[in-house]
Amino acid sequence: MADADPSTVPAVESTADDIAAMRIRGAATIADAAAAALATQAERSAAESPAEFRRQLRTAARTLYETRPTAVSLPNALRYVLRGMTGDTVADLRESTITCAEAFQRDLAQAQDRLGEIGANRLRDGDVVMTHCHSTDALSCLEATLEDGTELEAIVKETRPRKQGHITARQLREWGVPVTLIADNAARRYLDRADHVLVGADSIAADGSVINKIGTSGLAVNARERGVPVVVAAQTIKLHPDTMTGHTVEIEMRDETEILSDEERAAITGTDASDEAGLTVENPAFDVTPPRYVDAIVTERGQFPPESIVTLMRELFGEPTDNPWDA
Ligand code: RUB
Repeated sequence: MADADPSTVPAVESTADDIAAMRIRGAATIADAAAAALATQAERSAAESPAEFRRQLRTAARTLYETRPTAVSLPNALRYVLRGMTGDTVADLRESTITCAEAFQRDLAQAQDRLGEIGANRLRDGDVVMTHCHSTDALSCLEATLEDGTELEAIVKETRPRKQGHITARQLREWGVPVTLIADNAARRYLDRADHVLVGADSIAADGSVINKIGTSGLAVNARERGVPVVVAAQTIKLHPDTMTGHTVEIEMRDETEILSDEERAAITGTDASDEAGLTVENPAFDVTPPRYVDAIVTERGQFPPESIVTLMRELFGEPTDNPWDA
């Protein structure tokens, strides 16, 4: 991350740190926190001219943008708020930015609720749902189903290396859902018991590919082979507009210590040298599931086959986007 700009308020720096360290995580939650951070920057800015106010907001947006590269909800949120920053005086700019950020957060919550109701239509009493990672969009579908009095069971994949499956298991248990927690390696065996695979998304590309937590693509391939439908719950803020012009989604590589502690490394290599050349650890946080393994993408605007998602993307984002924080 670049050196902190003195005009950037501490709340923006701490939100950026929390996103980078995954204390704030999950695509929708990251977008919500980023919008809130920009509102705080607007509220507390000491800028004396409109130009300075705009510069500060762009700098804050860049700080947030540079935290994690894969979830497009982050740049989509930042773009949305910066575009809503209008006016000729500092007071007007401040008010419009805060109003826009709050509207964004409200819409995000509403979109998730609406998406949940749509996703719930796919689920029937007694169904068993297999999950991967922790997705608030996916959980919204389950919550809406349970609110109807429908009973569900869940098979929850642990989701190495960070075990976000535990967060899903905790939430489902709070809702009274019977949970079977499994190691990721056991997923294929337990697909025989599942009626649906339900996952979230960090980004969805124009060709309908789904970028989500590492392990999603293997799960989807196995589910297709077993005849279990794969449903992706993703608000439209997960649609990646740059992919319309052929850009690919950057896959975040995380620290190797998430996979291998220093002690474990020493036990394998027989040396304390942390840079022992013969052992490399790779830790991609996300992978790409091709559209042919996905049965439906459930958004707040309805359910789509992955191949048709580009139509929605064009309607919502128009043609290619810019990065206002680079201006
Ligand atoms: C989280 C993850 C989630 C998506 C969707 O990864 O891959 O499935 O972000 O979540 P990480 P949501 O833990 O690395 O952030 O539906 O809540 O947006």
